[in-house]
Amino acid sequence: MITMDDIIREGHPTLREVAKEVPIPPTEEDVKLGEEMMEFLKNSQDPVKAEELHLRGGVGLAAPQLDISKRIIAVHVPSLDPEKPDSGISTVMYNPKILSHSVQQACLGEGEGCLSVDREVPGYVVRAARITVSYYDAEGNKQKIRLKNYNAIVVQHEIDHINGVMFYDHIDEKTPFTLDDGVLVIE
Ligand code: FHF
Ligand code: ZN
Repeated sequence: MITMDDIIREGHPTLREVAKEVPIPPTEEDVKLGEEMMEFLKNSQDPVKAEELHLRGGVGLAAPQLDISKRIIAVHVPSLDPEKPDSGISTVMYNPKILSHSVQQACLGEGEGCLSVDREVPGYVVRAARITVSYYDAEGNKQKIRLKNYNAIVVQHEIDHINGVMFYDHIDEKTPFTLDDGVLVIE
């Protein structure tokens, strides 16, 4: 089982590497890793398990955060709005790739945090509002999905990790809370 002790923190060189593509179909080992990553996210969002295991709540995890430099990410965003049960996303992606993105940009009103960063870094992290992503699933099937708003932000945060990019790389040091016109703020 993955716990916080398995997650490397900023300063560790693996977080700055460009991770390697994985073979498709994924090996048994990579399938198991993806399942464990998803289990961590689910545990971290379960109030009882999170407290027992001292887990920080997470909606995404990338293999490099476990010191495994492979292009594997897991995202688990439950649909918060009961009116829109399809609004969340729960997937493990092998070799994900952003095929295209909107011109419109978006950011989380609260800024971002990271399981690999044990400090608050204030500021808007401006990303694409919508993305089209291709990836392979655990069976080796090629998938293509369109994501918007919160789901798109989370997947971009994770794809950044497999490219050695941290969320605060996107924050303007001098003016962290200045936004261009037209940037969608997700509350
Ligand atoms: C998180 N946690 O998941 C953050 C961190 C925007 O690479 O967002 O570092 F647990 C992955 C509901 C809403 C339930 C929010 C992407 C952030 C990715 C993990 N928590 C939440 C929740 C959360 C990071 N990460 C603050 C830990
Ligand atoms: Zn992160």
